[in-house]
Amino acid sequence: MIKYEESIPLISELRGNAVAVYTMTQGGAWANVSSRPDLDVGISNGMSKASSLGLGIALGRPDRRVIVLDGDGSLLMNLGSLVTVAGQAPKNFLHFVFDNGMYAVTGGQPVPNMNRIDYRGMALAAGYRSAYEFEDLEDLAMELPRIMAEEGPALVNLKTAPEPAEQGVDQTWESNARMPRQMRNVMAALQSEPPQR
Ligand SMILES: Cc1ncc(C[n+]2csc(CCOP(=O)(O)OP(=O)(O)O)c2C)c(N)n1
Repeated sequence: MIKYEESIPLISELRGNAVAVYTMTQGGAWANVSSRPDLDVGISNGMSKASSLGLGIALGRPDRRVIVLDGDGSLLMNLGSLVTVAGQAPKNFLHFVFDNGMYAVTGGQPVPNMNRIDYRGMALAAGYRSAYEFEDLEDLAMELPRIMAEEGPALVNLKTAPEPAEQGVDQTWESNARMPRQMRNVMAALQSEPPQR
């Protein structure tokens, strides 16, 4: 099992100028280490839509890599997005799934068919260009530089040690306002760095 505090810094170190769309438990860990918060969008109140938002950004800016930091419960709610992504085949799209087997932010309820779901296999069957699964940090650290440089769409499933939350979900007017603000920041950052022609 891989810990959030181990995998997130590895991904962050290699992100370069990629846009990052994150959701759920990994979002907190990402926000702590992110080197480009102006290129980050967190989704807390639109469960499951990280892959769909990431796809939209990837299609809008094909020159820019987009990494999605998805939850397993979230992806299960929007499994069709695997097929939509594969159909659009964005070369700049990299989809991480933090497979902790549970809905951690709501207290740790198991996802359906917990620990027996093959996200890697589902991504390949949907038509992703490549897909991987890691259970061991050293294997991840070895392969990640190559994976993060390769053409997408690619999915990386991370078997992650669960950290069920003790607090309730952050769903307030303030948390609702955060994502639109971040989207405007990302749009401004991308407009100030236009594609090289
Ligand atoms: C339609 C809908 N059902 C339920 C919820 C409540 N909910 C918010 S977050 C969450 C769990 C997210 O699980 P996962 O994506 O696996 O991330 P983790 O919490 O494990 O990091 C749930 C069930 C919701 N927001 N929307």
